[in-house]
Amino acid sequence: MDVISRINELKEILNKASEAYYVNDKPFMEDYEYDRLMEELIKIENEHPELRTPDSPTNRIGGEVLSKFEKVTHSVKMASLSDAFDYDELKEFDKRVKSIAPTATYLCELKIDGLSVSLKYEDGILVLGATRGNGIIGENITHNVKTIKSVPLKLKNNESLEVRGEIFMPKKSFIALNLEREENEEELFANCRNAAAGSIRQLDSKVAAKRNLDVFLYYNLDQNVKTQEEALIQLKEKGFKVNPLYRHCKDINDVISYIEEMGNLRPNLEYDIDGIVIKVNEIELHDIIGETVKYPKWAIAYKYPPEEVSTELLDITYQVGRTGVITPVANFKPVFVAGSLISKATLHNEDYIHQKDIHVGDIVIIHKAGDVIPEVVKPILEKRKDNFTPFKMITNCPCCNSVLKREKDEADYYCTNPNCPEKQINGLIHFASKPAYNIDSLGDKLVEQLYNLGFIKSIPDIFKLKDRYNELINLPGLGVKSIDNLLAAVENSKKNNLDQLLFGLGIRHCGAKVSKLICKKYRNIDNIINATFEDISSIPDIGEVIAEEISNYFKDENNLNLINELKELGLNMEFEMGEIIENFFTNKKCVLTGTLQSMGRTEAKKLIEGFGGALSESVSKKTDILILGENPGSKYDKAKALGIYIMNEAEFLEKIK
Ligand code: 0OX
Repeated sequence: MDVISRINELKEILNKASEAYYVNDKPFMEDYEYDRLMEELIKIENEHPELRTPDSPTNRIGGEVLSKFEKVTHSVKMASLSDAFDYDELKEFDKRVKSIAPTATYLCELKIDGLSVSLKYEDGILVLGATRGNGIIGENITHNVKTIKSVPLKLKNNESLEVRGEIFMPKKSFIALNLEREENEEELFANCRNAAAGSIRQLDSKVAAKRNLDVFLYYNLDQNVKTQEEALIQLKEKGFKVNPLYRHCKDINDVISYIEEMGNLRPNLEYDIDGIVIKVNEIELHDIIGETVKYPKWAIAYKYPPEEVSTELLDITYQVGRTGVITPVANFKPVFVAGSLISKATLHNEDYIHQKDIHVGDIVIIHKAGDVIPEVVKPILEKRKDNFTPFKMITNCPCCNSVLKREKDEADYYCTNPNCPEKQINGLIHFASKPAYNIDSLGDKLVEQLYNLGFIKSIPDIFKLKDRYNELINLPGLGVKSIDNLLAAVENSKKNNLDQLLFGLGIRHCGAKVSKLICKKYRNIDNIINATFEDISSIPDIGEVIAEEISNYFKDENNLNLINELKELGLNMEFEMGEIIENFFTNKKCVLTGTLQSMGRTEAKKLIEGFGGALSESVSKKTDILILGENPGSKYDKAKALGIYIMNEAEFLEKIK
């Protein structure tokens, strides 16, 4: 057999095997055989590079490294969907549809929590894979799309067409990826969608190839069918992977039953879904029903409320915070909730545990507050066994064994031993952290390491590290370069503004905002030290509890010695006001969701504050502006629901100019 015929034969067998395995779940070839044939094809293509074609299955292995993503204009706008958060909103959607098209029925699909993609085929060959982008212009991600095994590189009957769907990362792959990243001390992905988006936007397709991405298609722009159901069947026939759990529902009550059924299935699915997409099944009705500027009126996305799952509470452990506060932590059997595997949740304090009547051994319901923070909702009392012991708060510090103290009118217990190691380490971690003294090269792990080795036991020790240079460079795992960077960052930080130092000291109740208010009023450390309780509590927004903590802190001899030592070490003790430049953000309450490409959160916060605005964590009725980064979270949905002004990154950059 000549080379060309063998290449064609190999391509055909491998592409068929891939479709059988990844699209139809019906493998007909052993993995070993597949690998052997793939190897043969790679070998022939390396010997005859002129015979390598874009539809070759060897493309799935990755290798092409792009310098940047090329922008592509979509042939037809990639629409997004309007959301419904409850059944009433769905019934209103149904009413609107039926008022125009009384005969409409619905085709429901799972709403895969991934990222939308458009795939273009010319004469049967995959020529373009593009992200949704802003719906009009997306990014060319062909090199990475080709690594997704369920994406056909070549269609059976050499057609030209464009299809759309959702790229996602299966839950198992997401967990494995995060475990690997944890071992390598890399930042973890928050959920499956972020992991999929992060993987598809890799310049090196070898990285994407390893990420085990997958895709479900739901739309063919060039379809010649009467219903959405037929469209899905036809997509499947053409070799595309279609989610099999769709259902044709004759009316809105059927739709609601489907939503309930899929909601129960949701925790057991191998991929993450965040809702159900409801589409008018009869395609000829789509044009009649029409669309708004933003969304088609013939489709809607029902969003599930935050997911709740049950698991076994294995143990309650305790953390010692930087202020000495003791926080009980629920340790449960790992469960997958709202896109990530979790095994711990804070239980806040003793009263919280008693109010919820939580016993170790209970089967507890877990959810993620705001779809982000893991929380124990309640125990399932019917599943409680007699031998589960009621909760009893510890009396001694889990780290240093000192007797714990609970202040009158406070819910928390504190370790009051100033030398408690866990408290000291957390205090130092807080001091060096971004929102506080922001010492760039001094991360949590390094603080802990240097503490345990005796290099830094207190804040002044950080600024004395340079005296121990020769010892530091000989520490295992820390080269000369990283020590040089660390010492430079420490020196540089001494110029920091006074509010960063005040916040970094870790005074109870004295957060970043309070620190700024105090510094604005007193301008330097001596004025703060001399300020009376009455004077501090007269500052608007500072209550008596905070004022008492601050004035008491500066009455303590040890703390005054600490400040003096820091002064002698050359730390800035003055507050620079910084001119507030009035602009769009002045007096506005902003919230950021997702990731900005141009800057980190801390930088965005500084900029907004520089204009006299504020950047807070969560969306509420008081929020003025939501800044929309890439891969936004549930804050986006909440802001939309509350009708808050939403600006994308381009507009944000424009407004801060
Ligand atoms: C999904 C999904 C998203 C697109 C614009 C009108 C219909 N995330 O699984 N979108 C659509 O279709 C929309 N279907 C889906 N299944």
